[in-house]
Amino acid sequence: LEKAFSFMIRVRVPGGVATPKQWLETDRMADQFANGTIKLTTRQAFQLHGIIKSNLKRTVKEINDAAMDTIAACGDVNRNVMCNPNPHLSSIHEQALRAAQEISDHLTPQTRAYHEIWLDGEKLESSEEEVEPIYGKTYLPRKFKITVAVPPSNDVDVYANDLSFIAIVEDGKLTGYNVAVGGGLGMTHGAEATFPRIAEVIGFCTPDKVVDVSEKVVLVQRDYGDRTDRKHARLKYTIQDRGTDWFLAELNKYLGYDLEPARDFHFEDNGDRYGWVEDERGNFHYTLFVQGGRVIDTPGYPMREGLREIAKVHEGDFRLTANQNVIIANVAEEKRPEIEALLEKYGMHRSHERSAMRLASIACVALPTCGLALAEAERYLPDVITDLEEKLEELGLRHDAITIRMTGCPNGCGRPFISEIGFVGRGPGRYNLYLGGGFAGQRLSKLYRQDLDANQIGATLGPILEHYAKERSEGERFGDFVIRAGYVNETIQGPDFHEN
Ligand code: SRM
Ligand code: SF4
Repeated sequence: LEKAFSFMIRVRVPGGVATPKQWLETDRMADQFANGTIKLTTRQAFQLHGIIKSNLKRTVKEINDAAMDTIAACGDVNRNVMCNPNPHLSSIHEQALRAAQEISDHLTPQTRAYHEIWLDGEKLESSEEEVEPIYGKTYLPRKFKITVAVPPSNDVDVYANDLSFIAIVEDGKLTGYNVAVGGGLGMTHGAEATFPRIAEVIGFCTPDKVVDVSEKVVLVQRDYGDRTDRKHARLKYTIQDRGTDWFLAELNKYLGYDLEPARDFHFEDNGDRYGWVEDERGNFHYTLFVQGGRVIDTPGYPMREGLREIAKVHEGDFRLTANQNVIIANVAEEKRPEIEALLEKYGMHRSHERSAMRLASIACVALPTCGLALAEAERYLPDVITDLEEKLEELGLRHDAITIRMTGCPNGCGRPFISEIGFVGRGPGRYNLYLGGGFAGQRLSKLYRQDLDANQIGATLGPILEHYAKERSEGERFGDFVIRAGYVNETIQGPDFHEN
């Protein structure tokens, strides 16, 4: 008998946009091949867990038949290009999404090598001979991540990515994009040479240059990234070691022209806007909170069934957000009552009537499926928040968004190092607590307490929340307050992340 190993499949939907048909197909495959749940990831993709080996090839084939793919969802190439699903700014968003798709198309590997490597765990003979036009024979030193964002929403967390384009809107028109490089979050406990790093804005380009700039940034990293040490191979280390000025000069050389000086922009937050919004064309969009991104039916809350029923009648699309939520998007006015009735039937119309902290939470997959997890995250963060909610209620903070994220290890898949409160697994039931990240994801946090267990979490955070409720100044964010009040020092950039 073959051993029943189970696998995870990541399904790529560029820009996080899926048709109702693709939703229904994913939902069907979740039952037929996986564990009956769909995971919405922090990079706007679907994951199916618990696929047994004998079903793997068939699942990948059916994903391809549904016009979605698994290529470049893993491997040392460009990953899913994220784009903010900001529907109420639709004409600008549309252009940004198009840019994301063009970048994605341009940087998607031509060979099926990664697809096959991932499938069978070994490289296909043919891939050795095929030379990728951009990646060459050797691909990139490490994975590469790109986003396109439309301020004031930083919901795709541009600062955590290798490369980002930040839309600049002047007089109501998209004039171009600021270019930010060198972000990334993964690190290793106890290894100070590894650190999370915030992307830096290095210039501006017009919309017609976006694909060229992304290609050349990738090429600089292909040629200069460290291929000797995988823990030092991301673009963030290339830039940290050689300097931002060096990188910009090199990029300009590759481009054959200079990036223009960066323009002004402002991010307000990195969260999602829940409930209904109307866009400038009169279409409606409903953002549904999905705890930990897990679309699952539970006894009191059959959310997966509800979304399936919506997908059967929905004529717009589904947009996965980088905060692991889903937007039922592009609902025409006459269709809205039907969707609303289904949301109500399945209890989803109240999904956002939760504490602002819960709505601003992210948890990575972690146990039981992630082989790198040291502790729980998705299955545990909801309980941590439930415990804190009592305190938040008592302090009058229930409606104050405080970003809180948990990961089962320091790879940072739930982007915990740029949230105001971050828990990072150290071992079974034990977490490092990081504080002081920026509310818009613009600043790294700092280690506050090490190895907290379940009983210590509330006891540690409770008094700080109380202090915040009493002494915050007007509009002051929790992440800013903990720095001003001296709980942690501000982290300016990656290398001082480990300094206390
Ligand atoms: Fe991740 C590896 C899950 C977003 C940094 N990540 C993994 C693996 C594949 C574990 C593995 O290598 O065996 C996890 C699969 C767990 C499972 O059972 O499903 C995993 N990562 C995830 C997801 C599903 C978390 C989630 O709950 O949503 C996210 C899928 C994104 C997607 O759709 O493509 C996910 N991973 C991220 C992010 C956040 C982001 O990209 O915005 C990061 C931090 C940003 C960054 O890359 O710096 C991230 N994942 C990592 C790393 C550390 C990379 C590094 O440079 O150090 C690893 C480990 C590795 O690559 O060696 C990793
Ligand atoms: Fe797994 Fe660690 Fe990523 Fe969580 S952060 S999904 S535990 S690799």
